[in-house]
Amino acid sequence: MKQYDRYLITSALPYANGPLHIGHLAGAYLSADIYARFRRMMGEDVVFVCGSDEHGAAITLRAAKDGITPQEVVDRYHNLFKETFDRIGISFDIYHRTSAELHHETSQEFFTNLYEKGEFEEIESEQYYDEEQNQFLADRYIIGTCPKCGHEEAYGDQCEKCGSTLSPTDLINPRSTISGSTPVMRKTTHWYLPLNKYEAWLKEWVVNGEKDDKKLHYPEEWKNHVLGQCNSWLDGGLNPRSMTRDLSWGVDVPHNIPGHEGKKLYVWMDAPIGYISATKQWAADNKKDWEPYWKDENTALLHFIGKDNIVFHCLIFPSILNAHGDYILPVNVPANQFMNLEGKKLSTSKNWAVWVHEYLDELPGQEDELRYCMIKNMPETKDSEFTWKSFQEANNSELVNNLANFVNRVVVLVNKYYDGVVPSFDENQDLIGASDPMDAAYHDSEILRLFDDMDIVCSHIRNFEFRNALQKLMEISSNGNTILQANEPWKAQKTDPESVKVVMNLAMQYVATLSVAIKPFLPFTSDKMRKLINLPLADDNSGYLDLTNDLSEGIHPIADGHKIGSPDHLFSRIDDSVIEAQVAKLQANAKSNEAAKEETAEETYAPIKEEIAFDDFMKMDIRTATITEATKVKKADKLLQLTLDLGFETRTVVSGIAEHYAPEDIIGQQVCLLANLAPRKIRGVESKGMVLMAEDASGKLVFVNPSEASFANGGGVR
Ligand code: B3M
Ligand code: ZN
Repeated sequence: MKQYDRYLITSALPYANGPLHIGHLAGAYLSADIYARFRRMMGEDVVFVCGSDEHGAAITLRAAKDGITPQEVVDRYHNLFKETFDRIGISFDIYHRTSAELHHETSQEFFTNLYEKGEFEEIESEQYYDEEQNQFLADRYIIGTCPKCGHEEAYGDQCEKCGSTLSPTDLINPRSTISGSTPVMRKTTHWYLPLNKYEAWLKEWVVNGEKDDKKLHYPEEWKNHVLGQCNSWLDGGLNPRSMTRDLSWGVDVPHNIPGHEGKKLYVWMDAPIGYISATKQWAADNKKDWEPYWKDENTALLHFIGKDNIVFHCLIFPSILNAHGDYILPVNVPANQFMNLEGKKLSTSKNWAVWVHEYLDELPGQEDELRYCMIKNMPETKDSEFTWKSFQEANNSELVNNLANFVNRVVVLVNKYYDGVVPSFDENQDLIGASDPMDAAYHDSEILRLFDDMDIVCSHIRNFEFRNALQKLMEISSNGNTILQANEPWKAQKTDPESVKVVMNLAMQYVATLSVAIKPFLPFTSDKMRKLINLPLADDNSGYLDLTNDLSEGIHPIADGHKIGSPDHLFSRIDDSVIEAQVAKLQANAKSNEAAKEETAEETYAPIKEEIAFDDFMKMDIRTATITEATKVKKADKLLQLTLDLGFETRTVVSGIAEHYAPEDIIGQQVCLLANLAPRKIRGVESKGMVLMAEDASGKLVFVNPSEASFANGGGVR
């Protein structure tokens, strides 16, 4: 496996236009934090950067809405972000901002460099202009009717109802959101990055992981959904993309460039360069050299982002870096998918969110409880879901019943039996009393097992499988519990105190191992555990390395004779009342938000199921058929028994559509049939196959019409 001299880890710069919610956390921040903490604890040289994204229409729109200046908006949210990240334990080495002077300079230098190399194409085009306000309109400032779905409030870049990517000229009846007037077309010139020219090397690099015959991906496999998105952009063909805008807020196009007046850098040109300016500021603050982190091939550059940012980090920013020429490319972009909340998409505008700063105020001291639940449900490869109920369950049955319970039992017993001193045991004596002899050999084999388990944890983290890593850690804790349960020291202490020493020493090794191993995931709990066992905090810069080295050599993570502290609970049960209050608050917020009232129904999406292989899909044999007979199934309100004519045979199928269709109304209906589904007896009737139905917005089942069905994107088909 390739090793690097240093790691430059980035988290997407959040737009400073609204507070952080749990979706942000689950997307780009916790994953990066675990990885950065892990790498540091493996003794690696790590710089973990982030900062506020303070430009773009997201900011000016917010300012207009709140009746304050863009600067006031970004100051407010920048400070809130910085504080919130700190409170929830995201271990950035620097949290910077793109309004900083250093950032303006850095992104202007980049722009000038590409300009002087002749990398840009100057293109004149017509764009919408608001004559009442005397300004060109950014895509987000134009709304109109979506040509795809008819939604009347679609934006110039996207329809939020059907998700289509649009350009302003696609909109029917466009209007300016600032003045409400109908915009006119006016000529303007901008600098374009000719992405079409970069297609060939982008394909080689993104798809094959190679550039100039060098392997550049690490680990070699990028996430499927990341590659999938890149491929679909590349297959569609890339177009030149404008790197400047006619705006009043943002980084000025450098003033030595003719025609710069009134032009700003496109926010997606300047924002990723924010990673570089943040690194520069960190280096200045710490008397370090920033350049190796961005220019030395032995640096692993990793971008942690959400899936909506994939194209910018995998195609556009790399093209900018490559055009500049002095910079390295990311070795991986481990993007996450989205986390939904209580069955709906998280939405800032609809106030359907759990705001992280509010959580921290309302459930004080429970940072790791939230981190745990977010990591456990991290949308690593598919969308996932947060519910308050699952939060409560994860806390009560895993953190309290497993981890806290184990640690507490061990600390209580060691205090009770040995006055808090880790007992030593006789290395040579064969011990009796349990089904497995509790002797030194047993102890040694358990230490080896801990080493193997830690190895698995590390390999999951390296592969960005944080859910699996966390699960493995909880397994270590339940193994510890099992050791206590199987050996029952509380009984054996009277009859076989020597063997109890082996068990309790071993249990202490488990606790000590966990106290270090959980740190990248649950840093606050790690600190509490270390206090509980009276050891220095797990070393942020080598804790994992030291622990795994020790375990591999059979050195115990906690020494015989060490005096631990007195018992204390790591986690407490969360009552129903807490959960009910949070759910009620969520509902109340959404209700008081008028827009939410109208649109929440449409925003209910079940999470996408586990990915299947193309081959799995190809196994399905879907045929068209006609319903020739339909009758109600006795004593079953939902079922109809259908006779289907496939042309070459007639079959019986039982279908759960009786609540939606009367038998007589569907005779002659054409349907799509999954014809090779294994036959099944339903209410005594053998059903051969399944009729495919789709659910409409009101929950009614409708037939998938064979003449219109498109199985390539048959969303909602069941
Ligand atoms: N601010 C978009 C977002 O928050 C954007 C990320 C910039 S990363 C350079 O989704
Ligand atoms: Zn639409």
